[in-house]
Amino acid sequence: MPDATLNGHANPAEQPTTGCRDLGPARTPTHPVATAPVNGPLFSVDGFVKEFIHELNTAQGVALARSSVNDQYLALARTVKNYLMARWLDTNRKTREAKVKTVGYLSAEYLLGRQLGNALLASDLNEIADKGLELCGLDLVTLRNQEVEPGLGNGGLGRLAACFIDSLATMNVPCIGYGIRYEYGIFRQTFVDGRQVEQPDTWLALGSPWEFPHPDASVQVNFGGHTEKYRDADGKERTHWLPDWNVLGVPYNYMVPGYLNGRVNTLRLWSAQATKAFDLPTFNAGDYAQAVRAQTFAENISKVLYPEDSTPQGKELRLQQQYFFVACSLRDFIDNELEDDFDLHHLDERIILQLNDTHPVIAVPELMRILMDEKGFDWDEAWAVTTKCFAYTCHTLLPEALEVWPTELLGRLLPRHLEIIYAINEQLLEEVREAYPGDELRARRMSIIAEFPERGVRMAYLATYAATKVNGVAALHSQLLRDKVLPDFSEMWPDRFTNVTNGVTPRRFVKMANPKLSELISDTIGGGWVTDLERLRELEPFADDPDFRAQFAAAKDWNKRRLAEVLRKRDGIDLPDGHLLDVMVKRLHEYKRQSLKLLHVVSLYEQVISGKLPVDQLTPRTVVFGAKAAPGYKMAKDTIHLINRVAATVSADPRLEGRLKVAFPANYNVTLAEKLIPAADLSEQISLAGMEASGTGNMKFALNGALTIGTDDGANVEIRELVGDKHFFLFGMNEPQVAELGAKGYNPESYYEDNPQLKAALDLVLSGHFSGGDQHLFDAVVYNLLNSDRFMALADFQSYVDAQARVEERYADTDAWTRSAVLNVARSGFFSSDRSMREYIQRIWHTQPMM
Ligand code: 26W
Repeated sequence: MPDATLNGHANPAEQPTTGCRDLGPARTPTHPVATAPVNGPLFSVDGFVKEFIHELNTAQGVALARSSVNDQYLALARTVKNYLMARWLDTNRKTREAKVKTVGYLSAEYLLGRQLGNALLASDLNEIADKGLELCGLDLVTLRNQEVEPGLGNGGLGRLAACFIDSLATMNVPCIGYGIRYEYGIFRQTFVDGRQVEQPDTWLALGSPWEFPHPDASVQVNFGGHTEKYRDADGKERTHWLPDWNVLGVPYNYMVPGYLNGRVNTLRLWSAQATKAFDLPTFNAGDYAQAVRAQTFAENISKVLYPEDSTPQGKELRLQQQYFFVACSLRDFIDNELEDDFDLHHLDERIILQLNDTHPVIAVPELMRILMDEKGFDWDEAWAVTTKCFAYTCHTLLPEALEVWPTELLGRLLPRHLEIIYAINEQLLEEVREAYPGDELRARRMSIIAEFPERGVRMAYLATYAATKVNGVAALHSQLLRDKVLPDFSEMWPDRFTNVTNGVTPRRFVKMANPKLSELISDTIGGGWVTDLERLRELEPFADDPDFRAQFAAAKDWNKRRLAEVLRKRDGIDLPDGHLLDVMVKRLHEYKRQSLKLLHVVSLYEQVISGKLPVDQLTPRTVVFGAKAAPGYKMAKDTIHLINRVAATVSADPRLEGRLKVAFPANYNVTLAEKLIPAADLSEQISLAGMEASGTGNMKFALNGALTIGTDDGANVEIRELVGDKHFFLFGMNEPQVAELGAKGYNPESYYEDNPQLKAALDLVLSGHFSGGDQHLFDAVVYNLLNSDRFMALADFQSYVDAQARVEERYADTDAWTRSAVLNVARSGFFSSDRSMREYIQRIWHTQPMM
């Protein structure tokens, strides 16, 4: 384990003298960072130490001996940033000069995870930093742990965006990620008596060394007001938007370093600020207090990430956020990234705007507005350009997750955009009627404007109609998207639809998160796998090599010990040795079926305490849950409460001692994932078939040598195909069976009545055993399962239990288990986000890597 003390120099005053004396705050800042050659003298331990001390002295204003860990972390972050600076400037210059097509990734969320480790990896500075800090009596791991991760996303969609921009930088593809700089990211989850309590995520509080604000490049964004028609000089009717309020978007740039390739792309996140319009004289003469309140109003726009994952609340502020970042981004690209005289008729030659779900779809009417109202294009010209510039990715199948904005709200906030949407819809309906004469029902089905329950704009339809390509995120999902969510559109424009199965970045989720396994892989097949993940295939023969397997198993053990230490310090949780580590980490949602996993745990426990199962027949197992619930999602919060109560009861029961433990560390995030996933033996991917669009956690587990127990859902389907049935524990109904059961009428209670094991487990919950005798505390969860069970957990229970028995059987045979684990790694190279990016580039974006 890395030493958490200061490498034996507990007192910085006792630091060794080599190379790291404070240079004093008076030193002239002459460091030649922006011009440092890639392999120049700064790539030495001495150079690094000088730079680090310089940052500590000048930027933090402290001497090493007086510095806090936070000072040291900030100085280290800046030092690494300085190393990347020359490459960043260079990348920008070259990209500009080459006038190549750029990917504009529009995403309301980026779940980045900590930056320092990734920056060190990308710039190959780990060893130098480690040695340099040691000379200063400091420990790299301690400083890395000081970083608060920017949690600017909810879950899969936000993390996917972060993986994609990492891959594009690594593949030398020009990309600007556009999004929102939320002042508060996803809430910090705490548990109080087992219940989730949300705390604000103050990720900026201790300083944010990774960002570069550019208030000078701020952009104005308008809202509200009304529109007026007028005739231009040529007598053509045109429209004016006369907004009645506005805010400023201040860009904050972040580096997106490619892995060891010298490229550094940009992530540009927007922060809202009050404009002059809110100044006292013009806006609120004399009323200072009101003027300050108005400022707060403007700044609210980027204040907080909506913690809803999949159920849009239709909140006005959320629409403001969406338009805010999209308007800033289009304006920024057109005004600042293109040449002054660029002819926007050819905009598609310079950018492809990827819509990450429907959240940025308001960009479609915004581009139409810019082209027509500001640049004088007529409708057809503007539409021709717009439809070449957008592509749309859908990330869900849940009907309730598809955003529909009430026209009342949209019209009040963005009157011009609503007009344009109506006109787009008219054009769509005309096309539909022409293609299917007389089929008025179809026209009504396909309308972008919904009439019920209230008049609203279906953002997914708008996106589909405007986009060059529409894609789902796994093979099954894309199929269901075509067949069930957008059947009329896919019938009319079959070529528009495509699939790109998601992927994850091997840099963060294998190389960085799993150093021991990475070392073993590189020692065995060389280091090329990090940027060419299919090369993991070369590991296949080693699955039969006992020596390799032993080393593989040793890496897993090391990861488990590391996790144990993290959980002990972070949560006061003791992980027992030698257990099967069974992990379910993801957002809490009924469709993901944490309740099914919980029923399995309760059932194991129930069988032991009722004497039906001798405890020594249990495979020693620790079940780890990690999940945040949307703050307003009652059922999800109740489920968290129940999991915590079961965890407390089971873990405290001496009858289960050493055999079954349930742990639920609070505040699952990217940082914890990086420790949990490499340690896991079993990956739980148990959504109801047809509900999980893809899943990306499933890929991370497989790549780190966990075996999956899973349904035929999302990317599980492809994981199973690749790793092979023998090395994947499949259970449950498939999607057609789910549809069939739903059609014939699903009665959950019959499963309860007919299955004594299931009944006993549910009865134990109902008895109050986990709630101090309170027989009603978990009524909502239990009766929901018994009476409605929308996601058919009870129907899949027996199949799940049977699959778990197969898990135990395999686990008992250590060699067989490890062999399966090795094969999971060897056969999962497909799930690199580099491969996903290649597919987007070839089939959707038609962009080129540089050089
Ligand atoms: C509040 C509105 C809303 C609606 C949908 C917020 C967030 C969403 C997202 C679509 C939820 C999401 O993160 N979807 C996940 O996207 C991942 C990346 O493609 C997939 O792997 C997951 O299966 C999918 O649930």
